[in-house]
Amino acid sequence: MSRLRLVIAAAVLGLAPLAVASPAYAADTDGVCPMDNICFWESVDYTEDRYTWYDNNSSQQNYEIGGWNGDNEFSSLKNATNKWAVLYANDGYSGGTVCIKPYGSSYSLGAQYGFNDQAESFRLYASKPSFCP
Ligand SMILES: [Ca+2]
Ligand SMILES: [Ca+2]
Repeated sequence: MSRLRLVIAAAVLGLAPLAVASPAYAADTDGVCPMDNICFWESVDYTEDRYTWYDNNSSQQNYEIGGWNGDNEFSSLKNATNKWAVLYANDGYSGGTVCIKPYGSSYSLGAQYGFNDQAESFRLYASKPSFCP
């Protein structure tokens, strides 16, 4: 998790992002997702707690969502990266998937994909994966 940077509301305020060693969350109901980040919200329509990961454009493209207040929590998301984001229902990038295009979003993973509170890991891809619809 050391390659992940959490950006809390600091980015919105123009402050430097915080570097942390593990996923965390911040109460944030403004629906904003900073550029080059992928953001998840606890509830639909980008509301309640926001979980944010920064894409550092390194070779690391796999993100294991933390178990506490992370796994099986996400209900909406915004992908503010230039990569495809694939959500996986299980840890270790396995199980059912949802594909979100570059700069795409989902106001309701449940309504749009039947995937509410399902994501346990995700992976970013530079080009569209062959298994994505
Ligand atoms: Ca939820
Ligand atoms: Ca996980």
